[in-house]
Amino acid sequence: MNDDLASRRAMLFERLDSVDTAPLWAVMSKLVTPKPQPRSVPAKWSYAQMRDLLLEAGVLITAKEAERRVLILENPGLRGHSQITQSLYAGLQLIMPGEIAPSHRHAAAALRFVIEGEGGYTAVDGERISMQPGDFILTPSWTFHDHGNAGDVPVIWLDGLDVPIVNMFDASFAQSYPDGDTQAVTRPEGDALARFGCNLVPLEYTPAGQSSPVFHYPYARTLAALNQLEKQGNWDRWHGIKLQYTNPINGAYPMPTMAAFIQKLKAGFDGARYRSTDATVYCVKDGSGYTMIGETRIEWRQGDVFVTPSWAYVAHHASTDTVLFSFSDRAAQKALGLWREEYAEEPSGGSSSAEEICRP
Ligand code: GTQ
Repeated sequence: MNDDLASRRAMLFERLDSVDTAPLWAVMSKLVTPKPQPRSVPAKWSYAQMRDLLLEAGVLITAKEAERRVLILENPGLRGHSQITQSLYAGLQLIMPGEIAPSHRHAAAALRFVIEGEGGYTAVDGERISMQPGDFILTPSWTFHDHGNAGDVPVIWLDGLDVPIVNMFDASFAQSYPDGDTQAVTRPEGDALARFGCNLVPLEYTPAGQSSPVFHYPYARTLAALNQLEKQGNWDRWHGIKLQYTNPINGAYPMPTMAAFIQKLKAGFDGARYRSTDATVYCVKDGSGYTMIGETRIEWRQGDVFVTPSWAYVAHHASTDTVLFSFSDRAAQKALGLWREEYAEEPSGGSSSAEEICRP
């Protein structure tokens, strides 16, 4: 390029800049990338370490003063943004015996996966349910919710929220419950599960919103399903035995933005590589093993949380019988027509016999 052209271009750039304009050709390859370029990286939060830190927070601030006593899990590639992935927030929440986390509601939707403790409860939209380890619980957008602990041990769970999506749209609203710390309980425990979670619905029921009317998915039921399928033994080479939580009304994901999954991996499971555009947050319900995320090896055990970035190859390896919970923004991506996945053919540890391992 001759000097004259270069200087005329530079002058144009300055004039563009002065009127809040920029030339596409200077940024095109960064802007419209041939494949995902996530800022998030593979990472793990060890439960042993997080639990100590949470319990220390437990003596320094009450749940009530904090409103929510949560340690935010920040992706090392996204520090300072309260994000575990580009689109999702995750945190570990602690409620000590006798404590209450006051009722509020927000545009952001939340999901919870209980890690430890008996006696915790959460109230959503007038129904209070007790939380057991392994339970999956929804707090759909704009539903009042408060938490408490009526037992005598700390209760800890993983929170997943779509806050970064809500804020990307500048659509955040939040408010406290207008009438005290805890919302009025208007329905008995188990009401939603009886009405909507037993392959039945109320007569001539018309869905009211976009989220599942079942907001409590007890682990006992989830585990029974996994164990029944395990008897049949058709382990998927990539995912073991993997199921997705559903809105029983329409088979959709439980909430419009987030999908959640549960999977069982038998001891010795040596999974093949898989990738998808939904960066995924995992929580180890039981078991131990490691996951290869691209070239990064992440060792995990019970309670650990780890994250896989968008479009990185993921392969799970279980040392002992394992159950993994996970969630992602797959619901939002699919609703927008963006979601992609890819199965790599061979298991990373060599080929396995077709009898043992096949796609269901
Ligand atoms: O339990 O309502 O981790 O509002 C972050 C924001 C939990 C909750 C979080 C919240 C909550």
